[in-house]
Amino acid sequence: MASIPETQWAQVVEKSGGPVVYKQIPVKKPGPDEVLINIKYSGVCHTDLHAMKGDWPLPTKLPLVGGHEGAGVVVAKGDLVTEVEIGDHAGVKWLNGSCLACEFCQKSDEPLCPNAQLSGYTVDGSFQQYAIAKAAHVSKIPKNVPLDAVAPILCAGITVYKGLKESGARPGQTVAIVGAGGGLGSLAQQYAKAMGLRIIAIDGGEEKKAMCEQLGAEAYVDFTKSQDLVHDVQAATSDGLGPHAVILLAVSELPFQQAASYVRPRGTIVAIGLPANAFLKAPVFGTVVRMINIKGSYVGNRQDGVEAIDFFARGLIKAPFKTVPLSELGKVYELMEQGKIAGRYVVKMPE
Ligand code: 8ID
Ligand code: ZN
Ligand code: ZN
Repeated sequence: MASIPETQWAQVVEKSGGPVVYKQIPVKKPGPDEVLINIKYSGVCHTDLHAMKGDWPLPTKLPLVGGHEGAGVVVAKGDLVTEVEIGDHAGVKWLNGSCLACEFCQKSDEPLCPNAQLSGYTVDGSFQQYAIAKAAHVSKIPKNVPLDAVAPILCAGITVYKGLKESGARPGQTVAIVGAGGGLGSLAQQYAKAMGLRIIAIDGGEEKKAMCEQLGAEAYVDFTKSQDLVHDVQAATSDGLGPHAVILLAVSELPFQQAASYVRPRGTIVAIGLPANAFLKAPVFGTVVRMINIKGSYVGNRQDGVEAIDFFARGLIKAPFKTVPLSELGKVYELMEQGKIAGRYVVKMPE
């Protein structure tokens, strides 16, 4: 096995607002309950862009190495680590660690842990060659699974799989996926299809339309062209009553205020996207008399991760991704800001 170097390449946010700076930084040593993972590929999530821009009411560490969809090989571990071996393939998720002892951790709601550590936000993440995570929280990746394609599963895949479960939608029912052409959206369509759900994809532009139809959507509503989005989404269901569930993944506020108007009576709206300074809105009358359920969903617990990776390992989840070197992360952020990415970008670490 190659020896672990003293320094490594990383993309570093030095001040809130960015940009990212491609530079050499020290390689850290894992603590007693931690592992060091030699990252091979990392997906680029819109959350990484929110973190750099300082979009949310929760400060990041600074300087910050972003990234939380990191797939690689375990190269070192602390003395207390028994669940992972050196040489195993493993993934760094958004949830880098949690206390494992609070009420939420005890009830397998680790993302709600008041002392959760977040990769690429409160601790350094996967846009570096060697990343650290708590052994209890890293995702094991089977060795026959390609590390580039599986990387986006570590946040986007887990999150949309959990969100679909939280929606309560049953096989044969219809789910509207808002932001279907993005990273989470492309994977949401594949998980929804594998779970026996019917899909209405909502996003903008012809490239995303073609991708959504290929991923399994029965209908595509273009929010940039539709004159009456509420009508068009409802009309895409066979009885015109609207989708049983809505999965909100867009990075803009308006869809969070439209969903209550087109969801089916008794339907569930799951908010997952996190546009800056945005509010959910729904008419009280319609929400009451149509018995609408509105909820949030935040990544997933460790078992959700195991299940999401298992769907992928069984060949059920195939979403498009493009690979660029880590040095080009800034260009990926530019395309993401402009809404020009159909699917996901994955950065490849230098050898
Ligand atoms: O645990 C969580 N809740 C969680 C986990 C991971 C990511 C939440 N997120 C959040 C991210 O922080 C981000 O706010 O989910 C959001 C989506 O992340 P992403 O999929 O990585 O972003 P993207 O690839 O840029 O896709 C966003 C899509 O939304 C479309 C865009 O065209 C793009 O394809 N979109 C927008 I902006 N406005 C829309 C609209 N009005 C829209 N689609 C439909 N209608
Ligand atoms: Zn993410
Ligand atoms: Zn806890």
